[in-house]
Amino acid sequence: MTRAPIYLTTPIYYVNDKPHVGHAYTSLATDMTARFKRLDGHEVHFLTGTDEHGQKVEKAARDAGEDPQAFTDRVSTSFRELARVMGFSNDDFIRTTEDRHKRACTALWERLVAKGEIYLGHYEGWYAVRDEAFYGPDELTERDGVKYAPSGAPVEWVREPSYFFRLGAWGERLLSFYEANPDFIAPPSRRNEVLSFVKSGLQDLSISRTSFTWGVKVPGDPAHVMYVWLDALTNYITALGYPDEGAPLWHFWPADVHFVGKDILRFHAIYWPAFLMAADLPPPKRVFAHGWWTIEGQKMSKSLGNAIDPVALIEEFGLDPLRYFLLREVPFGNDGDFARAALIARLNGELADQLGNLAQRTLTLMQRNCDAVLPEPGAPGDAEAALVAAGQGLVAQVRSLIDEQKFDQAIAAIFALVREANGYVTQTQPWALKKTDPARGVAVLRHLHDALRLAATLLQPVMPETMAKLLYQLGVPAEARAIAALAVPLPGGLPLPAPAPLFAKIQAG
Ligand code: ME8
Repeated sequence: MTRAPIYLTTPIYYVNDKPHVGHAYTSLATDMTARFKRLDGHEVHFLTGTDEHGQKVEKAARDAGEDPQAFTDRVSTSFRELARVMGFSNDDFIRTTEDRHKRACTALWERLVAKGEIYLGHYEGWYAVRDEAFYGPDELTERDGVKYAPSGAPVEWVREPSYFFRLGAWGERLLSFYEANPDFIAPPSRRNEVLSFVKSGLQDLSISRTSFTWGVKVPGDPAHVMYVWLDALTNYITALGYPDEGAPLWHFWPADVHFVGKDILRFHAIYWPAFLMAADLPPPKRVFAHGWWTIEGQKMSKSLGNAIDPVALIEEFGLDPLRYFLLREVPFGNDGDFARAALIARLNGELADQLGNLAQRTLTLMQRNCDAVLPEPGAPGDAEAALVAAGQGLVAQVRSLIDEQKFDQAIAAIFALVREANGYVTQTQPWALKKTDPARGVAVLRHLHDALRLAATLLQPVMPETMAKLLYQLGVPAEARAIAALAVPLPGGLPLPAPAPLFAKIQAG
């Protein structure tokens, strides 16, 4: 049975510089969800890509002494490469300089014009190139004669002819939409932020620029290029075939979750649903704005130059420990600090000592005491009560935590089972049973094997490579690694390959 289609997206990243851990993080959360949903029987479409137009990218190309198209071709590749090295399972990678995207933007613009939602006027106000955003005078602070947006980006006074979207008329409809869809903005703390911004009154939005040319041309008025955010947000429907609403992927719309950082929530939670509703398209079901990572207590940013390279981290710690750490360390939605010591502590303490050891001890004993063959399943008794209780309902619990984007708690719930299994080993001492009660010894190992299979199956979305190794060592055939397969105990008699360590400990330093 295939369950409902699920559409998950990451932001499309600006190609003004190399990717860093912050970008990897949002895509990782999306990847983990996509993998879980596939494993749980859903048809999934997972989109990521690059945002290649606008003044900021044009400036970066100029600074690099390159033509914008050549520059974006080059930098976009590094984001594609990031997806590869991070093991992301995206189904598509969109670039806003592609023809399919220009077509979608043009069609959406024309639809908004036909609906009377766009008019030509004059823009005069404060613009931050770094954020590609307009700000009201009351949002700014001033230092040494320079005005800054709340994000810290300097703003400049801009005056030029511009097309406007009638955002000002959408306040009430947006508020009723938020009210009717209480889960649209997550986590809940972010919802209030959006609500109060909308309640304070929305201005019409300038959606074209004439002072530079690196963008999608406005249909019928090529002196204007579209505002980069209108262009960028449209990527989510371009990828499904818009404007062809009969396209093979169109049934994925509306998106289930747009994963974004808190810095770009306003665009996704206010502008985007307004554009869509104005074009008579359904808004996305949910926008999740996660928190901000610092590095060893320091702000991470491309412009500050201390950005951290995910490739170097993977080389040092391994991909799966990095994936595990990022998803486990910080409740999704909160800010977090990336500290090497914390990563090493989790790798050594949780991955190597708890999970790695449990697998190694169990599987080594099974080689010796079960002749490397999986014993028949047995009914749990009193001694297994706590172990069984830790596994019971775990699938449903993990599923619902992932649906709420509580990734750290989902992982913690799986590790509670691992901890219980380690306690069970200490309590039953299966290595000693070979002499005193071999049948019981075999039964204990089988219970441990069941617990490991459950944990490994559920951890696949977090650590795909290592859990593939573990499931192989557990003798679980490829077709029995989905979540639905957990309902059926593995038949006895499966051969168990020789185990090998899953995680290498790292010396702190
Ligand atoms: O905003 N911690 O692109 P962008 C956590 N092109 N996440 C971080 C981070 C950090 N320190 N730094 C970056 C754009 N991110 C637009 C998006 S979408 C239609 C257009 C992540 O390259 C986080 O997801 O500036 C943030 O929202 C995103 O990178 C910003 O990427």
